[in-house]
Amino acid sequence: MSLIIVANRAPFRLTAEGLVPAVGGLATALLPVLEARGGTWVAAAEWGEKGRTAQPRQSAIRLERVFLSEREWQGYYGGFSNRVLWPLCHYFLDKIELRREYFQDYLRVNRRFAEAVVRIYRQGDTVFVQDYHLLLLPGLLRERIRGPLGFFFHIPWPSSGVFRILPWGRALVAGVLGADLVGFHTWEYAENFLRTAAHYGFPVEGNRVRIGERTVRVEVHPLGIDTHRFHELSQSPEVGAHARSLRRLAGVDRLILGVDRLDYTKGIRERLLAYERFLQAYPHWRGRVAFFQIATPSRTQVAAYRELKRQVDEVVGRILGSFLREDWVPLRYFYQTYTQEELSAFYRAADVALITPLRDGMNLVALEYVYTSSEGVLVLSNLAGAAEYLKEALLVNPYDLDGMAAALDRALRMPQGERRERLLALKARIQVLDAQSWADRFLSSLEAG
Ligand code: GDG
Repeated sequence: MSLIIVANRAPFRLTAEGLVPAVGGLATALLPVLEARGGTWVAAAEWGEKGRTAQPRQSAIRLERVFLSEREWQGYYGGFSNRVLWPLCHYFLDKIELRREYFQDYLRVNRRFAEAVVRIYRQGDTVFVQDYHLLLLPGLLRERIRGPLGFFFHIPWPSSGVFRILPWGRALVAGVLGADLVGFHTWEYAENFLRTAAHYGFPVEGNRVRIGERTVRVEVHPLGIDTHRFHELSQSPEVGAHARSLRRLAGVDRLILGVDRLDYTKGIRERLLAYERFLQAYPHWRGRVAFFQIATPSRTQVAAYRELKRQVDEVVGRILGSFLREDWVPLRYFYQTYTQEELSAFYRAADVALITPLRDGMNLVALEYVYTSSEGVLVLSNLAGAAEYLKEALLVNPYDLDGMAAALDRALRMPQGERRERLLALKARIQVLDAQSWADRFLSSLEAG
């Protein structure tokens, strides 16, 4: 029976050759199983998007687009998804903009997705819905299809006290409970979801929730990376040569790296402040370290993201103003998007990766760094989902600037033996979390259910 994946975005990019697979966790994890089983990926066609009806070439995969007007896209995506759910689930309560019109558009677009799925659905198909853009969809589909229906939530499910800020909280939870199996990256998020469901009066027993006559299972299935691909990148001579040229550019003993979408959840500003504190508190490192921060442009239509860009630019300017010397550039800030090969060269060049989100569902960059590096040290936020799995990283509190500065000093001084030992242990953990096995694990549990 075929598989129907439903997500906000399509897993392809439009190039001169037509649609080609996109890089990124979800596409990597789901395209191979979709290809093997045959099936359809249903995604929104953003208003004004070019090539809206194009199909991937030479593939068993069909792409079905849900066409949205500008108003629907702005309300559903820019509004309810990114101005309400995203800040709420990451505990940025002052950034939430609760507006009824946003929810109306979100509901309307979730209904449009439901119609698209029902149109292509055949008895016995499996449907797998992704993420916070489509919380209502499983509920809308349950009324109309009978086969296995899965839902995975990629960002943190907040504590029930926080979720209850939403006037539509119960409807959203009931929407998720349309699925037969609901997946999260960590136990913390799964437990938060179970408590939220119980709060709204759905009976909970262990990891099962009852809604009407049905029972819904809640499970933890952490998503990893394409380990095969990142192993190749860790060995590639071209990537190695690029990594060496980056080290020459840094011109110092030790290189520190940060890589994120430019998003307020990623803790970029706090990380830069911690680096400033580190240069003040450990002056012997001045002239001997450099920090490269990559920030990929993201959600530039949303005011909070433009404001963050301004704040980050300001701190970057201040650090350079205080510490730059003729023979030393302490910080380079790259506000751009790279290819996966280029990104891997940065990973391989860096002695330390400073991955310190203030809150993050999982954080795949941390996994990619570990898998590509040969001797590096991972300094990781204890508020990222990945911290639950990557026990050999140096875990830090991303709000504690002094703590981060101290961890950075420790990472830079760590002896080679310890670095190698930690990295090997981390690589073994990441191998178990491989992206394709994530899809297999989730779908076998769903279909066995
Ligand atoms: C959400 C959740 C959860 C970044 N810059 C470039 C680039 N990237 C790639 C990285 C990585 C991906 O984007 C980012 O994934 P993360 O997991 O780190 O973060 P989110 O985008 O916030 O993802 C997160 C994830 O969903 C999966 O469930 O882990 O918690 O927030 O793969 O490599 N890739 C390229 N150029 C760039 O400039 N090619």
